[in-house]
This record gives sequence, structure tokens and C-alpha cells, in this order.
Amino acid sequence: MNDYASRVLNGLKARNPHETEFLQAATEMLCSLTPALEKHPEFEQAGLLERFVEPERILAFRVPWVDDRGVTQVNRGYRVQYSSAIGPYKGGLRLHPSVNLSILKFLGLEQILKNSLTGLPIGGGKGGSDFDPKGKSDREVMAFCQSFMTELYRHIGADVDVPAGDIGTGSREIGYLYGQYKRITGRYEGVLTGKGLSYGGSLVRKEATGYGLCYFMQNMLAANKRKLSGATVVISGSGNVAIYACEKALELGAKVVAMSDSSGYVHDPKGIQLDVIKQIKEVERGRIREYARRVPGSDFTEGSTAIWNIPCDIALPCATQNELDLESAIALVRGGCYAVGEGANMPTTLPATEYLLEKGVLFAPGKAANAGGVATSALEMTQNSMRLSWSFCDVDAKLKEIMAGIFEKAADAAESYADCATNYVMGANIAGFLKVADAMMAQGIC
Ligand code: NDP
Ligand code: 2IT
Repeated sequence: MNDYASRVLNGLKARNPHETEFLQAATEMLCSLTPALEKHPEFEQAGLLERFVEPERILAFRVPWVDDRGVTQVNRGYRVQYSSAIGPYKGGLRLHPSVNLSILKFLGLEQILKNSLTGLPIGGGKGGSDFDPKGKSDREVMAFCQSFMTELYRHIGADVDVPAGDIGTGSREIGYLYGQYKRITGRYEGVLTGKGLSYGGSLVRKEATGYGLCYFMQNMLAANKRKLSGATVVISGSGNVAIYACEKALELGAKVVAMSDSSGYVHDPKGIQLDVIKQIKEVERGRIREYARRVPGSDFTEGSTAIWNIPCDIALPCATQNELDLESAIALVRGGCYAVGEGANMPTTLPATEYLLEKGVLFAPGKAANAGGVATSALEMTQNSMRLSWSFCDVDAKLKEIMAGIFEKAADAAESYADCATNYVMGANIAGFLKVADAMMAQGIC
């Protein structure tokens, strides 16, 4: 890391000593940027990095709602409006008991670079709450969403800040949030993405992150004389990203042998039956252990991290941050894994990422590989502005093209700046950063 980046990182550590996830994401980014910073000494003069790592605005608010027993509950709501250098703030809302500012700032920082890589005009933001939708009735979820939006509506807008889904926020939550926004403001506009198809949603948005991940992997594997077809794949998680990564991987001829949720994983050596997973997870909102009860020959193991002990060619972590640690990376390499694609945001710890790169495992970083979701959100915004709905085929073709473009940007930047032409971590960070940096330089100190 060069002196400038290291001073900025030390400043962040001093100011945010307890924000471990945020410091982890900032460390990875700042380490990667050294060769680009050396080429652009003018960035230091303009305090560009100091401004880049500091969110433009952080909103924190109380979210009171009444549960089914008539008891008042209070959650914390947040929106981190990180960067509007290249477009309106854009990024998801996470609903999970672990949500805090460290997590939302790490996600927001990643989102700036990810959104830049899509090539579309979207800035970076993230938000959410420590509310846990798990085990809540539809009415409780609606009460929470309406209360959350009753504060958030004044800070967002189709050209200001456009939230979407993330962990715990799916089409049900987006529907309730959208209804409340419309009711308060009287405006029918593309203020949220991931909407239902009957009220302004885009075809392919539901599938986009998982499909996009597989498109990215296809590009990366092809460039390195490998392919998805015929590969054995392990996917962690069984939510939106994992399910559609599995669907596309199967369509492309891979065999998926394991999936998980936060309670454990199922291993099905004959190949995961995706219709059973969809029934349990999307329809019944159940637990993955149920799969082993329904599919003979499969088994369930308590605890999700041991999923990486299953031998595979390709690993797709699609659950949450830091789910793949050094021990898991060692197990993957031992099991013959030659490629890892991050469907989740920052699922791989720094030591695990370093180890995988060192061992020559092809590594697709999340901010590049999972950008298909937000890219399709931007396509949803475009359709909303145009008052048009594109066909599944049209949106899917655009998604494919965007993912190929992201791979090319990451690969070109790796080739120009990194010691190793397949260091897509460095490539993605530099390519994403330079576009935003250019816009910030053009717009003066702000
Ligand atoms: P979902 O809520 O649909 O699914 C999350 C999945 O991950 C569930 O299987 C969940 O299990 C598991 N999980 C969540 N938290 C933990 C945890 N602490 N430990 C172990 N497992 C956990 O979320 P998404 O699929 O939308 O998101 C998954 C990841 O992908 C996140 O990192 C998200 O930021 C990222 N992402 C999402 C995009 C999107 O468009 N949705 C776009 C780009 C990235 P359980 O049900 O037991 O909690
Ligand atoms: O992490 C992500 O990119 C998302 N959760 C999707 C954000 C979006 O605005 O579609």
C-alpha cells in the first residue's frame, strides 16, 4: 500500500475503531489502489481518497411498529447515501438482526465500485434495519415496512436515491415499501427496484444477480481455458442470489451438489433438485434441512461453514459476509477447487482471498461478479422513466453484455496495473475506482 492510501486507512482506523467489516472492505480497496494512485498524484492534492471513503450522508432513525400481540417494537433504520458522483444513490436495503453501521458502510463502499463497473449512471448507497423478517407474519412485516418508509420517503426519489432488495428484503417487502411511498407522496415513480411485475418491476430482476454471477464466471473461465459446463459446483445460501445462481449453473450444464442456509447445509451427490429448494425457500419460507427429509440420498449437516469441505471444481459463496475463511479456503483447494465466484458481498475473508490468489485459484470478486443485480435494477429504472417494459429476452441479453463488459474492465485493469493478469480483485477495484475518481475530480471539492 502506498503512503497516501496507508495514511487514509490509518485515519479510518482511528475514527471508526469498532467498524470491523467497514475497515475490512476499506483495507481491501485501498491495498488494491496503489498502482493507480501512483499514476495520479493529483488525487492526493484534491483529498480524493479522504472524500471517497467518507459517506456523503448517513441517516439513522427510529422504526416503531406493533406486533401481532399488540406489543410495540422499536427497530433502528438506516440509509447510507455514500456517493452521488456518477448518479443517484443506488443500493439495497438489508433486513437482518446483525445490521449496524459498520455492515452498511462496508456494503455502501463496495456498492460505489460495483455500480461504477456496470457502466451505468448509478451512485452508491445502502440501508436497512436490525428488524428480522424471519418468523414474522405478513402483517407484522407490512407494519414494519410502512413505518420504515414513513421516515425514509423524505430522503429518496427516482432521481435522488433508489433502494432495492438485499438480505431479508424480497418482493414482499419491496411491495409494502412501495405502497407506503406512493401513499405518502402521491407519486408513481421508479423510487424502488425489484418491484413486482404488475407495478413497474423488470423481468429478469429476480434472477439477475445469480444469472449475472454465472455469466461473469463463464467469461472468466473462458479466458482461462475452463468452463462451467460439466463442473461440480457448491453454492452457499439458498436465498435470492443462491437460487438463481443454481438455476443458471444447471442450465449451463454444471452439477450443483450442495446449498445451505444459516442453520446448515444439504449435500446431494446426485445433484440438487432446484424445484424442491424453491418450494421450501420461496413458497414455504422454510429451513433447508427439510430438503434432506424430502430427497432420498441427500443429507443435512448442522452448521453452514463446513460446506466448503465438500470437494468441488467451483465454489459460489452466495450467503453473507465472511462466510468463507482461511480454513475453508484451504479445504477448497484441497478438494480440487479451481474457481471461486462471490455472489454475496465480501463473503471471503482477506486471508482466505490472499490464499486463494496465491494458490492460483481463479477468483471473481463480488463487486464485479454480483453486479448483475444492481445493473438490472438500473435497467428497471430506465424502463420506468421510459414508461416501457422490455421482454425477458431483451433484458437478459443486456445483462449478459453488461457482465461481459465488467469482466473485460476488471481483466484489462488487472493486466495494466497488477503484478498478475488474473488478479481480478485488483482489476475490479481499480477499474471501478477510476471512473468515480474522474467524476469527482471534474466536479470539484464536494
Ligand atoms: P436472501 O435473504 O434472499 O438470502 C440470504 C441467504 O443467506 C439465506 O440462505 C440465509 O440463510 C443466508 N444467510 C444470511 N445471513 C447469514 C448468516 N449470518 N450466516 C449464514 N447464512 C446466512 O438474500 P440474498 O440472496 O439477496 O443475498 C445474499 C448475498 O448476496 C448478500 O451478501 C447480499 O448482500 C448479496 N447480494 C444480493 C443482491 C440481490 O440482488 N439480492 C445483489 C448483489 C449481492 P437464512 O435464511 O437461514 O438466514
Ligand atoms: O448488493 C447489491 O448489489 C444489491 N443488494 C442490489 C442493489 C440494487 O440496487 O439492486
